[in-house]
Amino acid sequence: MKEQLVEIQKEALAKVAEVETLKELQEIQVAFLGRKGSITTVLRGMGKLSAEERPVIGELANNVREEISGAIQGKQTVLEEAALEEQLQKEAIDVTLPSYPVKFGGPHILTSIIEDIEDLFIGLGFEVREGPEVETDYYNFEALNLPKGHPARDMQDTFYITNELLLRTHTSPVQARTMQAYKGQQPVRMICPGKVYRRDNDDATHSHQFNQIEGLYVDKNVRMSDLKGILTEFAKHMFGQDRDIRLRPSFFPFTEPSVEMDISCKVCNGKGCSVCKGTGWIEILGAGMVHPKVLEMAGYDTKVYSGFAFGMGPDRIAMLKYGIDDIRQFYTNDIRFLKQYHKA
Ligand code: FA5
Repeated sequence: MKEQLVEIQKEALAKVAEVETLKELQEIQVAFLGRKGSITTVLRGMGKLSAEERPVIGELANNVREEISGAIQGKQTVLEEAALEEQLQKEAIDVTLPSYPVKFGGPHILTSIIEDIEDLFIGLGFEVREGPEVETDYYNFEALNLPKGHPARDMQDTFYITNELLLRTHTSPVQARTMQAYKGQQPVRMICPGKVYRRDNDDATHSHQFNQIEGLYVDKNVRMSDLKGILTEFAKHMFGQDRDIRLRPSFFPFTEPSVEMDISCKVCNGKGCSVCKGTGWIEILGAGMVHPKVLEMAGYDTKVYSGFAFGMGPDRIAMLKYGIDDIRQFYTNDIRFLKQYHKA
């Protein structure tokens, strides 16, 4: 039995020394030290030994077991370290390799146009304000001299949410909100950019969702010539000295008198094309002197205060500035189109 145990130890240590994988090592552990392993099999014959031999063989068997187990553990550490090393080698990253080019995004063309207009008006002493896109009927219409049932409500086909709530059809409700916030006491000089919604059929120049920028100037002695001066300044800044501008008499219930401003079409240079519907002109804004009723509703004394307001469409302005022939290009998110207008 002694020889058998010595032989088992020799054989086990030789196998452990040769083994190359953790799986094989585990098999060796089972084969020699397991419940049905060689040592256990040999020790089953202990019963036949004399009382003196038994502790000697028992001690030897323990030593053999410890030797084999120690060798297995040592080998396991070596194999595990080798496996980890191999994995690290495989996953190694060469930080000196050139990287893939990073694609940079940029502001949407409409964002750039709106920011440009904001900069101009901030320079002229206007503040930038915001208002809600889900608006009340009161601010969108009533506070602007458009009581319920007024036929001019049809000028802007509206998405109603409830009888009293709607998607704002223009940025003009921010006029009423701002004047109320100023409690009819202080001069106002503000612009308000934002999205507006109308049940318009989409075509080259109409979108059901588009942007507007509202402008409002209320103070003592504000006159129509001030409005004309500011709009001319704006048109020159936006389109350069060589574009023609015209003011046409118009009607808005919240301004009196009212005008619309057209710019000569840049796409066809005034000759007539699909963008300007053959007229050579494109309407970019509506404006006028704030109606006395609107000033009064907001608490202003019309003997002291007067004002002008305008509402422009940055989408149409961008189309004119860059010669873009379809407003839908802004909203279909074709990156090949949009990236042409990313500022460096
Ligand atoms: C208004 O919305 C008035 N609130 C403007 C105003 C403000 C007048 C203050 C007086 C005082 P209008 O419906 O004309 O007006 O729209 C103003 C501008 O929005 C138009 O000149 C045009 O540039 C743009 N616009 C109108 N409808 C669309 C549309 N469906 N798609 C794209 N732009 C549009």
